[in-house]
Amino acid sequence: MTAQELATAVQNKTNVKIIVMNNNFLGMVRQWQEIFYAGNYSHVNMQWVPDFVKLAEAYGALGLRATRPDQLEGVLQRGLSSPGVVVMDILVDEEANVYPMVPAGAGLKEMVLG
Ligand SMILES: Cc1ncc(C[n+]2csc(CCOP(=O)(O)OP(=O)(O)O)c2C)c(N)n1
Ligand SMILES: [Mg+2]
Repeated sequence: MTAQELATAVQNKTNVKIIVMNNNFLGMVRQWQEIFYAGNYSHVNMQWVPDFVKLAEAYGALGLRATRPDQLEGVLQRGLSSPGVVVMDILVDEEANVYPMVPAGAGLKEMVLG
């Protein structure tokens, strides 16, 4: 949700490696809407997301992308072994959920595990 740190990372010649788990959704918000609001999706579908490879290049970083599972290993190998700042855009399932999560206003004992 922010990107300007890429400039700081490049300017300071860091070796930061960034992996974008690109689900084309505001995934955390979508998951809340799925589980607690009966799947009423509102303003979470991001069919148009920035091109993260071009975004990386705009900041002077290396950008790589895996659109299929068989490309993942190659992208990770190249990305992690390249010097400097690297952004890896990894396309993942749109509706994969992340657990555990705690409902709003609930205690940790009411944590949803999956
Ligand atoms: C600047 C800013 N605006 C809004 C939020 C509220 N927020 C938290 S997670 C989230 C969705 C993030 O979506 P994405 O970056 O695609 O990550 P995902 O949940 O899909 O892994 C939002 C809008 C935030 N944390 N920061
Ligand atoms: Mg997302």
